[in-house]
Amino acid sequence: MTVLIGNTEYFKNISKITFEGKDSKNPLAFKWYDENCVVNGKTMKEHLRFAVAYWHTFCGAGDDPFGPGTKQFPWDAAGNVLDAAKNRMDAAFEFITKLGVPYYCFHDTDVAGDEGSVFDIEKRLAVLVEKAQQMQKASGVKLLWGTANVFSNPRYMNGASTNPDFNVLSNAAVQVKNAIDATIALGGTGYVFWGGREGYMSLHNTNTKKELDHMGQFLRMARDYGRQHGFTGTFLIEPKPMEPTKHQYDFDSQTVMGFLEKQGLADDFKINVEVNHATLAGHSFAHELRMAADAQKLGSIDANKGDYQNGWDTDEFPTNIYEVTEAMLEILQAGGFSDGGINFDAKLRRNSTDVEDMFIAHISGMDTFARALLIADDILKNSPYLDMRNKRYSSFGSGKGFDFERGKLQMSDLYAHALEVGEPELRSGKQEYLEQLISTYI
Ligand code: XUL
Ligand code: CO
Repeated sequence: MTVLIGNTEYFKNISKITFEGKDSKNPLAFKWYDENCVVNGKTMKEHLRFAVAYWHTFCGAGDDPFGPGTKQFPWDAAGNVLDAAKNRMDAAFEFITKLGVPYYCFHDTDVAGDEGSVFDIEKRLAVLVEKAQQMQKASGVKLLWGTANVFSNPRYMNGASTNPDFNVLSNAAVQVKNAIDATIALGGTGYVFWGGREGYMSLHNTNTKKELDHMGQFLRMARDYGRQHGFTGTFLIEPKPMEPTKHQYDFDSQTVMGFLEKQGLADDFKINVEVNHATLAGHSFAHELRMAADAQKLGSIDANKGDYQNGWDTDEFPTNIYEVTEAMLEILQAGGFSDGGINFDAKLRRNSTDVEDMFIAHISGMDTFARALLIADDILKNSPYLDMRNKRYSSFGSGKGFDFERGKLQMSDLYAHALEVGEPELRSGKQEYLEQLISTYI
């Protein structure tokens, strides 16, 4: 990947990040992520398909409910929205190519700004998409997925496709249509719907049935539009149980899969599983991955981590090798990603204000996943991990258990079988053994 620098070099003191190996102590080098390293027939680059999230990395200046942003991005200094957006894109491609990440993800408003009407955004987006096309071509960086931000602007305070006001829903449609067009023009293989305000705060003022049906109708229209206009990739829903809305309709993987089936969307949609959303739903990330994978609906992931002591979406960079290994075990068992990947939906802390912090955070996250990939591959190939799970179910491999799975038995057959075998033996689930096994391979 050639390092792409626009009119201004924004990250002057940082050159292309290289792989130095696990003994390196250089914070600006990869210890584990060697993009050409082959693991089980695929390079790390092909396995992990990393993406930089445009919103956190190039737009998020660190504001929180108690104070404004702390990071003064030089690309934001330009006097008008369009020039700032162009500069931001120069900075983005310089950062992404120096880091050596193959993909990026964006909302329409990350690249074009959220100022003005949806038609103002449309005009700017057209200019920025043309610039992105040129920059992608020159750098080799690709778009993993695109999306529309139909949750930040005040017009969406009551939702987008679930808004009780049809006029607002139509405005959201303009943004979604344009973001799908942009994704197609930039060769994105995914289009994500995250329903930040698709939910409700109070039942007293909400017709939940109508809202869910509207969401289904809207998504079918968006899908049909995409398919008619050449989008051959995957549509994705990103579940999250709450925040900003108190009750979000896309609560978790299983809720979303039920919705997709009911609304006739299951053939075109998969799930984009985010770590911190899984934990907000009271699940582990691995659980959410497994539920999606069992239904062949694991499309892509948003990588980050939550804070163990508080309950909201802190979007920290992933560093926990044990938990990421558990995730990689699920991803590898599911056969890995096809057109999805690992998008760092993660942000620096508000007081991480050095430019190098942006690089260090991503390098650290990438190394965590690369190391977890190696460990998970080792566990699956060289340990009794899978065998032990399979053996737990061996009573269904033959005889009456086999017939049961195929629907060939009646309740009376189960009764007769129980009579024949008597009180069953207690069989250990070996949980601690398996937890220890993971530690041993780490
Ligand atoms: C918010 C979140 C979003 C989606 C894209 O919690 O994860 O950034 O990933 O809209
Ligand atoms: Co996300």
